[in-house]
Amino acid sequence: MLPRALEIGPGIRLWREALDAATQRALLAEIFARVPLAPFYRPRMPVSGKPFSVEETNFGPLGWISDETGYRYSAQHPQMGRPWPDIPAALLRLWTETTAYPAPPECCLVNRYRGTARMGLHQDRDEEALDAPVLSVSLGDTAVFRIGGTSRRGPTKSLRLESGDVLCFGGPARLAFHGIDRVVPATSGLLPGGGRLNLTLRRVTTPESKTPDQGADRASPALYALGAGRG
Ligand code: MD3
Ligand code: FE
Repeated sequence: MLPRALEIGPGIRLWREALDAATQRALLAEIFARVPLAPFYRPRMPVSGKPFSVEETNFGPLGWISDETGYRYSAQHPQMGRPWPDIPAALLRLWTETTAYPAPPECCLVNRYRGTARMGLHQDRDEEALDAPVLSVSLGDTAVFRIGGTSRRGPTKSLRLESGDVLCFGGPARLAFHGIDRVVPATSGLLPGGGRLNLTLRRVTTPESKTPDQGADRASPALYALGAGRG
């Protein structure tokens, strides 16, 4: 059972400590079991090839990758040349519990922050299904998260994300600029050696609508994104 969501801005819902300590440890074990099949690597910036400070891997049918040639989704690990491991079932359940989206996520991007790793202000817009929300799960040390609006220059808000926190970004927040300014060392004992993991669940492709007739009484994309009627 999830606690009540806090609406921290239009389209942004936060469940503080949504995962208790035992659930966090169980999820971490599911992640560790998959990492040998899909090791963390450092993506590179388009054009310049400069490596990210964050290390990444993915689970699910599609993974987000970046190198000199650009950002894209790929069905294979760039170094292993193999499909990504499956998304842990607990995360698929969390998606169903928190979003009203009518199709499962296709990508679980895993970000690992060690040392001074950070993530600059950016938008997530490589997905075709921009009507679907993005669901984020934080594990390990506390992050200083920054979120603004849909213009890079607009005002931003800062929020601390702690281990077990779950955030959903949909509707008007889906194209908001956001980033991780820093991770606060030794704020959690969850990860051996410290640091932080962030998991984001994403729908990448637009799901096939089952029957043309379904359109009439189906909730609008904006309502899916906001998880209308839930939380
Ligand atoms: C707001 N990750 O992987 S999670 C990313 O903590 C990313 O690793 C950060 O930004 C992290 O792209 C932040 C929170 C988050 C994720 C996706 C969003 C916020 C978002 C997409 C749209 C708007
Ligand atoms: Fe992002």
